[in-house]
Amino acid sequence: WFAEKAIDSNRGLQQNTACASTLNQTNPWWRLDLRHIYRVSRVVVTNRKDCCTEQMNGAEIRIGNSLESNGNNNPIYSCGGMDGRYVNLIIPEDMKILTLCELEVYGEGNLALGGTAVQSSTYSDLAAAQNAVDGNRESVYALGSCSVTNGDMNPWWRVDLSDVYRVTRVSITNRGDCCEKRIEGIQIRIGNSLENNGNNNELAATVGPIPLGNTKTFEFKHVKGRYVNLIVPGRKEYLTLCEVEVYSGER
Ligand SMILES: [Ca+2]
Ligand SMILES: [Ca+2]
Repeated sequence: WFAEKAIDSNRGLQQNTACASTLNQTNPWWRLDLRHIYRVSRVVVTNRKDCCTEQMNGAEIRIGNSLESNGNNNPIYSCGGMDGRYVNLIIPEDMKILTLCELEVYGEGNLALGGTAVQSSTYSDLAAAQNAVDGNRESVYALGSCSVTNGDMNPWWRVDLSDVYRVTRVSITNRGDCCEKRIEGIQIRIGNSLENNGNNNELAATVGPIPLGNTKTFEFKHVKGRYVNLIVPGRKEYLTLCEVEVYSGER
């Protein structure tokens, strides 16, 4: 009845070897760490078959990025897509047993994750281009999860997706501890050319204001390409990105 039994790819033909279960307690919960943030579009829960099926009644699926209250304070899942790293199942009642034979999560992965990132120049050891695709939206510069260029004219950043995708959505996380306006006016360009470092590829969207530490998603009619560039045209700027996520496919 270990927690891992709910993700062992066995929906529970043998109940005693393929299901997870808690003790009888208040607000029993189970949590899955996806390790990265995904757009979750579907969750399949397999209940116990041999008995006690009513135990699952009232269970809530919660998805998000917080571990506050063991992740049980994340928003309740709504069909149609939610971003998050943690998937919780909780029965918010007294004296309940949570038994879960299998939980499957389907959705879109972030194409930029694991891609190779480069930029026009690098401000410091804490500011590597790769920090913007490390799967971490941490927005405090000193914690080493943001990319920063020098104050270049027309600074740029690029990620190689390693394959051609129909990109429909890019999410950008702004720095949280200062410098809110550096992000404004960034162009998102996507394509297959490395001419001018990829900065001549098709313009997909232009980034407006993003509040400190926030993540904003830019959606557009699909643009095909292997390279995603972010460039600040026409001014000297320290191009600063705490996370860039790239998604494909219509929602
Ligand atoms: Ca199982
Ligand atoms: Ca990051």
